[in-house]
Amino acid sequence: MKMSFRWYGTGNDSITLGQIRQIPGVSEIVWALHDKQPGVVWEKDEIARVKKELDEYGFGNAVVESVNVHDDIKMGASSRDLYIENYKTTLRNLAEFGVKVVCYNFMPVFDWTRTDLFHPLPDGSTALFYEKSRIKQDPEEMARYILEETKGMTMPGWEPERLANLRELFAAYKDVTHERLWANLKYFLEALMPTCRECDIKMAIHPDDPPWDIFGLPRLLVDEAAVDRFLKMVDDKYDKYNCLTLCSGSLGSNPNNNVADIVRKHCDRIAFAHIRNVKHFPNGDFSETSHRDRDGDVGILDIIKAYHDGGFDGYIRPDHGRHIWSEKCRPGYGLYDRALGIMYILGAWEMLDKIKDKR
Ligand code: CS2
Ligand code: MN
Repeated sequence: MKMSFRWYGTGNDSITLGQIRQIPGVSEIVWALHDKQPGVVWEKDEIARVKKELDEYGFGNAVVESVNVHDDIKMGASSRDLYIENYKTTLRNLAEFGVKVVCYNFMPVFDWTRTDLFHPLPDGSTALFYEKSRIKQDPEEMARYILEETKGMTMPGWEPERLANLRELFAAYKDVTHERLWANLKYFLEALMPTCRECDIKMAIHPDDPPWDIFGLPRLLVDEAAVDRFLKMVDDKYDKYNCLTLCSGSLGSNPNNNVADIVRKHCDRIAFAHIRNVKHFPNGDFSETSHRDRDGDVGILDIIKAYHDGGFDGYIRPDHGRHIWSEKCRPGYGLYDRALGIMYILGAWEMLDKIKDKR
């Protein structure tokens, strides 16, 4: 397992590489060119600049999160081939600089969705929160709230330029059923796989967050059956490149999903592991919590053990954390709670190593 930390880039993140270097055990930075709109080619000089910065601190740059997929690809518009060609060029450019895993998602219109980005928790910290009854209402109101709260920060999947035309976007997705979206995902992957093989880059899809339809938009990667279907979608000669970013918090928002079971079943197809904890409420609301197993319901220790038992040697990172110690940061992406998460994951992992050595 290779421990990583997501970082939004110089001038775009309140956290510095110097700070991240002081978290024990982190070898990789999960990065992206956050000023790129979906569909645009990532140029070599832009990639080289980030690599150089990471090199200076001794960090690897093997994981990108995310190269976002243009809506025309997701909705299957006629212009999709052009955006797919751009995506392939980006993959080739990334490969030249040693990138091995590209995380992406296939959620229409919105990326992760929450109703409160700074919800107070009993311990005085705040965290992302989802209030189910509020998602039935107006998507424009929710988008306005999120864009207002994150003003001045780039938020992947929440590009103001794209969301300015929300009504048009919703209208364009009107006829995109679940099955059409599956077909569009298959088309995208089949087009990319030869390039992935040529470049030795794994495409690692991130599950939908939350894992159910929202505002009438279809969502695909929502449970174990969907993950099974996804992993069989392209010719098995490409299995090595058609992979998962398994996010325990996204799938784990549905209490019926057992993330550890999915890890046990598909460990060899997980290129990138996101460890996040979530607490469920009986009315369907959920809150993000600290990484400690007992603070939430997703079964963090069981999940870590499943990775360990499976001999997981991919990349792992703590996912969203709480906002603690008065830190001013991007929602879910502060330094302190994610650093605590890393220490928790490493503590469990190293103990499992020790137990295994003794056997
Ligand atoms: C989120 C997402 O759970 C997560 O990791 O912060 O925004 C995630 O980065 C994307 O869905 C991946 O494409
Ligand atoms: Mn995640």
